[in-house]
Amino acid sequence: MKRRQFLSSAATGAAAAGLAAPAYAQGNRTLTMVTSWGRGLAGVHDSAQYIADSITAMSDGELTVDLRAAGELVGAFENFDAVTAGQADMYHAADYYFTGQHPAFAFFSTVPFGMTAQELNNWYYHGNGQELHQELGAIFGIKPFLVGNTGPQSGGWFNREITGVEDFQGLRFRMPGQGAEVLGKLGASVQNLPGSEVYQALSSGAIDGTEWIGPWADEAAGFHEITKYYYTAGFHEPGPGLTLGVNLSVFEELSPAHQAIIEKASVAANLWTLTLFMKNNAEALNRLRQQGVQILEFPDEVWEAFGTASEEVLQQHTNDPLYASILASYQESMRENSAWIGETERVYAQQRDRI
Ligand code: PYR
Repeated sequence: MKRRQFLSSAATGAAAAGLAAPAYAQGNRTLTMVTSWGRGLAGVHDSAQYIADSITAMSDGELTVDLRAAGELVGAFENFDAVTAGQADMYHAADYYFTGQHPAFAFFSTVPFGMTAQELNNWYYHGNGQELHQELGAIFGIKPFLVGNTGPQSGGWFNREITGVEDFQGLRFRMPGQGAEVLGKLGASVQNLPGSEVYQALSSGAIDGTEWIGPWADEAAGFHEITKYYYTAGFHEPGPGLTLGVNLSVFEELSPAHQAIIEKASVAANLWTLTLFMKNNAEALNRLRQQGVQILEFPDEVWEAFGTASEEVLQQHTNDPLYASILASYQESMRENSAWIGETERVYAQQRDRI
């Protein structure tokens, strides 16, 4: 019997016996992953490499991930559309790059004065954060998973000291997400640039300042070679998540075991990435200090202006029902978690510092 005839009679036999043929593809498969990161970007590229290697190792090579860094197949911010269109199988990015597609994507990376990494994880895995992320992703044909977190991000690099809110007037600054809209309300001219393009923009004077991630990633990017005013605490990214967004049809074709590998490897990558940043930040901050970087804090008056503008920006999209329902769930979870953390960890940290 020819192979084609055999397959067709086997299918007829299975149907006659009431057995459904497996809906998922068999055999080895290469998944193309497009990232928002240049290969030299500390932490974020490492996170993409970690999840790629984990999927390959856990599937015993049945799934191979072909990692294409920003610019190798598509641009840093074009990967969402590439996955939606089926040009690539998955992206590794921060979802606030895609608020143009839907404003609610911001919640799955970060919003100003939003969740810390711990709070985001609590909501995602044990509130309904993950379900909401997947409901939102499904609109665009994407199955998203939280795959990393940078931990709290720094306020950024400035070409002079910030002494009051008026210093933001006309400031040309690089920042993504809702944080950019907040600085815009304070009079800054803000643009988002891919991480690999920021050093050039800062050194050429095209921008006056930038935020990127935190001491370790920022040191690797070399911003201290250009400017020495560094604000370590920022309002805009208290614990941004990174996302692995898989093309939904591709995901549904995978076997349940392969789907589980992607899901569980993402949980592992989330923890691994967060601890990588947190471990390296302290040492990097010391090195920056030794190189003459001034470590500064925004004045209270500036923090208050950030707070007022952030609330306005957060409410700006509440006419969209999905945005409004995700915001409500996010805020409720954050309130509960903050209350608990306030009663335990915060008190403990204060007492440990005091004694
Ligand atoms: C940024 O684009 O600013 C990140 O933190 C990844």
